[in-house]
Amino acid sequence: MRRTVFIGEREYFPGIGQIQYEGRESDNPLAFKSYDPTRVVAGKTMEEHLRFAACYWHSFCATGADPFGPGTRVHPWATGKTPRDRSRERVDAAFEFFSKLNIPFWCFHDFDLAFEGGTVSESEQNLCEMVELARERQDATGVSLLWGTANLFSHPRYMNGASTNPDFAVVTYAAAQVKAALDATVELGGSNYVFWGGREGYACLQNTDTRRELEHMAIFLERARDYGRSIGFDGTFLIEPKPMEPMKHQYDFDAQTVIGFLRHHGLAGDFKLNVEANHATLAGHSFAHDLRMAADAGLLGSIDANRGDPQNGWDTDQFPLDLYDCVHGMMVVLEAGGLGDGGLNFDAKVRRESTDPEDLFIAHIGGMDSWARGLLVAERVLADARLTELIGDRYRSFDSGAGARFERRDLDLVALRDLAASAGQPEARSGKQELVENLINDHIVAG
Ligand code: XLS
Ligand code: CA
Ligand code: CA
Repeated sequence: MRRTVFIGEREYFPGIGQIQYEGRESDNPLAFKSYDPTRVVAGKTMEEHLRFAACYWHSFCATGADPFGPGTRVHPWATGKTPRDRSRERVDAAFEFFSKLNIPFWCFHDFDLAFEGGTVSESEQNLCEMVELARERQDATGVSLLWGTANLFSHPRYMNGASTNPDFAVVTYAAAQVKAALDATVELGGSNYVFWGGREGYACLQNTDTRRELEHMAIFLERARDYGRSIGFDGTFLIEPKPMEPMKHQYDFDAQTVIGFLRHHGLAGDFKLNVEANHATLAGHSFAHDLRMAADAGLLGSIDANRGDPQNGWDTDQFPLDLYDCVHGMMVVLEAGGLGDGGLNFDAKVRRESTDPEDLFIAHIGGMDSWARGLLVAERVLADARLTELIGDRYRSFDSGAGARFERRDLDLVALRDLAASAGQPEARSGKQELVENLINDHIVAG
């Protein structure tokens, strides 16, 4: 259980105590129904499996503004006179929230935590100051940093990209920010460092030298990796795929694109993937698909747990309350042997219309309960011999004889042709999709 702290006189979420596990019979909206951090499932506690993190930007900076109107939430921690005062209040509010929610990790961008200064040195100084404060709050509450990152997409200087910007001066600015954000991540003991290439892509193919830009991106990542290792960062660098938005096309399109890029540039030893649900669906995949591709490659690093809306095609970053997503996601995670030093970060925002301070708790509680349920169901599904047998049976023809020789690369194309000619038409063999889907449904209602 994290220690709850209010710093100074101010409590930002009055009337809300520490959120407890009350079990499935509870009708308290401010209690966990399924997430019991100490409950052991498949050999580990729920807290160890799920490694939940809250994000700083959506929950403590954003106010619900959209392209059609201003924010709808007035944060009580954004009242200070100067940007420095407001940054400090925000840290206090955030750590009060993290500890009341009993969430073990958090994530930040450089300029959510601190405000950007007029020069590189001023920004570095602002960030150092806020890192010092965050470090104190981490020590006081027991909350740890899952990952840090640099915002290389909001400032107008990045309108044509950061590491892939056609102007070298902008690339150097991006490097300065990544250096400071890596320093901050190391200082805060972060387990991972994320690169999300928000503007690393193009708006117009005809004015872009894509070959050069991709090369620059690889060089930039190499330099960041080398610097990180030189200051003692021994965690994982993560690339977060996204196909578009804000750019028309982003180079880190989806999991398989990023895997190919990392392998091509020899970066797969230091980098893994941070798979976000809503980005996978924007790329035309399911969330579980991108998780599976990353896991199969041995590169599943961490997860941004959220969801999109099936009725529209943009990045709505909703809280992950779709049970199927959580079940399918946890099936991949458990089969992959867990998240290692990664986690489940709620890169999600409450809806613009959700304006009560308690809505932030309710949304996170729902996300944590949904993934806890996903874990419980996934464990039952994977332990069900019918599923393992069914999959084993589908591939049985490769276990021995000519199929096994094919897998060992012992058969050439002519040999394969001769086998087909002598055996005649293969029999139709059912894929049993409905059976598998029914089986998962049975386990969902069985718990
Ligand atoms: C935006 C991304 C971003 C990254 C971190 O779509 O999800 O928030 O996770 O820069
Ligand atoms: Ca994200
Ligand atoms: Ca997103």
